Amino acid sequence: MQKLVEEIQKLKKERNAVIVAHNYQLPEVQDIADFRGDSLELSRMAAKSHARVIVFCGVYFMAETASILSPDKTVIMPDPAAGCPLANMISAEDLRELKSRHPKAVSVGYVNTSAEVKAELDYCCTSSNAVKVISSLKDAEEIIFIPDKYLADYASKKTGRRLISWDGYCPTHVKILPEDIIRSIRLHPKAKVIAHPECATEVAALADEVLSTGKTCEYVKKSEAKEFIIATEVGLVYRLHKDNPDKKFYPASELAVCPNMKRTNLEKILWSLEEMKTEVRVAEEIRKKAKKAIEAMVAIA
Ligand code: CIZ
Repeated sequence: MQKLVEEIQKLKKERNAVIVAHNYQLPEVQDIADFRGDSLELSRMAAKSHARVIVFCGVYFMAETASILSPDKTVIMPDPAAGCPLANMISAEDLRELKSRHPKAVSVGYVNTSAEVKAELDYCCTSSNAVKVISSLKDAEEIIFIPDKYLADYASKKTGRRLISWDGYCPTHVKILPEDIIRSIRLHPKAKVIAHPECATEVAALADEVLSTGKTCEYVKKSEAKEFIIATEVGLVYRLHKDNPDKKFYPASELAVCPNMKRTNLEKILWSLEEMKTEVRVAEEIRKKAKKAIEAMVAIA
């Protein structure tokens, strides 16, 4: 493995590339990355860097987001087949049809959407700022929120706003069941329970905190607690252990493994740098519209 790591480092320099890895990536992929984080954090860090090439280790919509924010850089994905089933649950056509049934509604969409869907939105949001974005829409008569019904439910409860939601969900997060949380609490009674807002409503209701991956990292660092039950994709536990060696982390369910996030490995990163493949580039017309929805979110959050 050391040889592979050295080859990647050498080629990364030659290509003037930066490697970014989502918090759900395999440990060895997180270790080789220049930046780890959530999708928006990574796209923004990559945009600020002086690198000409962004190697995006995550899923497809994340590489698209990097391309939206860095049109002058080359974004490559080590495995472009790493899709996001949640993002794929709504198409631009579906959203246009939903908007036509609610012509007065303001549309808000989770970052887990394709660039084409983002181009149809008024506001983009992440799991850490969905509540803030919705709270800011005081004058909106109606609000469409797509595609995650559990994030919609959580944001609706927090803001007291009724949301017109979509029947989308993350197949990995729904594997975490209320009984997993109850069992974990029985085994680790002193641990704080942190659930991702993509978890089912009954799971989020059992948590001490409902947080995105980025906010979980911040919370754990500041918390005086020493043990945590983590209800999200298991990859985050590796990062939490690494950043907080004096604290203990227990995944709520070992079944919460996203097969798409695990498609990227060191060999594929090396090949992607050798062949400069596979490039992800968002068409200019779509990019400009999608960027507006992202900027509208940034202006609020
Ligand atoms: O924005 C991201 O990266 C996602 C999808 C979740 C999170 O909480 O990091």
